[in-house]
Amino acid sequence: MKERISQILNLLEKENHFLITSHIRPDGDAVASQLALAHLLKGLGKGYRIINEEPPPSLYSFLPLSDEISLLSEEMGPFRVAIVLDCHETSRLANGLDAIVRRSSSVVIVDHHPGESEFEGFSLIVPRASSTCEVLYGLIRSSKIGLDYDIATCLYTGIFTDTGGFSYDNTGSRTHAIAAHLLKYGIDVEGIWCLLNRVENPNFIILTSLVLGTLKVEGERVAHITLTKEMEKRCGFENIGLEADILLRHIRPLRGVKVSILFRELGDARIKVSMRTSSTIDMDKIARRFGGGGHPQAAGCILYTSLEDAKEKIVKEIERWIR
Ligand SMILES: [Mn+2]
Repeated sequence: MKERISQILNLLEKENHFLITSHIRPDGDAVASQLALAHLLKGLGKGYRIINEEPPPSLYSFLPLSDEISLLSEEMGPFRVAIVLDCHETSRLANGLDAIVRRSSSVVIVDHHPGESEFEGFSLIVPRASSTCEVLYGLIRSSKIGLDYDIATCLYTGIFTDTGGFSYDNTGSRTHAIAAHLLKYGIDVEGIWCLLNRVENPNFIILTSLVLGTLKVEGERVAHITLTKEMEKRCGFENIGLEADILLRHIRPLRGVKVSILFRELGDARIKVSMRTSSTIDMDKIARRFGGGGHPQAAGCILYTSLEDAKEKIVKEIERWIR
């Protein structure tokens, strides 16, 4: 791993213009890791573009340099080096982005999702790490720029969001040790917590109540909730950028429940399924059966079907693994 880190740092030193990108529907770790890396490249005096398929959830706009994220457009690239964060699968990149990454001379992958990289290049994949930000911490610390307030704020945010505020099973002693070190840079822990948990619109609370009203517990072990387009519309939202964890955290503590799921209508007969567990059932494996993926404790997939059919298929599959 040390050797891989120095190979990547050498490449960053040598080259001058970089693409930074991440997976579709960027989450806190994806956004924060891209911005932490942007700070590093800025510090090294390098040119870079951060390009995403869609704007990051507004929740993360407090992160320094977040205004530098631009959206994919026709005339972009090619780049000398493409750096892909929190993702190593071509299918998790937006179509156009996948092509731009492939056209670049070198590719760097930094990720914590299990599995081999589908891109040729330098990959730093650490599945035991809680988050890409945790992996990036080691890389940035070894660089000549090192950590500072802005980088520490980004890294802490990515680690915080991917560990559910240090509450998921992926939180290791190293995760806490890193967080402890990041605090030495004077980051505003309380401020970050408040910003990440802030509710901008009272209608979101009403929407949450509608979603929680759909709670169903199947066989005492599987609990699920549903977010329909109609609920969104009724609460005045068009397409809310939302992390499933915000809703799932309400049902996760249910006694006896091993798997909690959010079924969400995305429109065009697409159902997004977000699954969480605190048991040893491998959510990544289950999600992969439906063309998705993630981590053992948290994974997701998209089914092209009706809500009812999605629920039946997913619950049936999970029940097979529970037994
Ligand atoms: Mn992540």
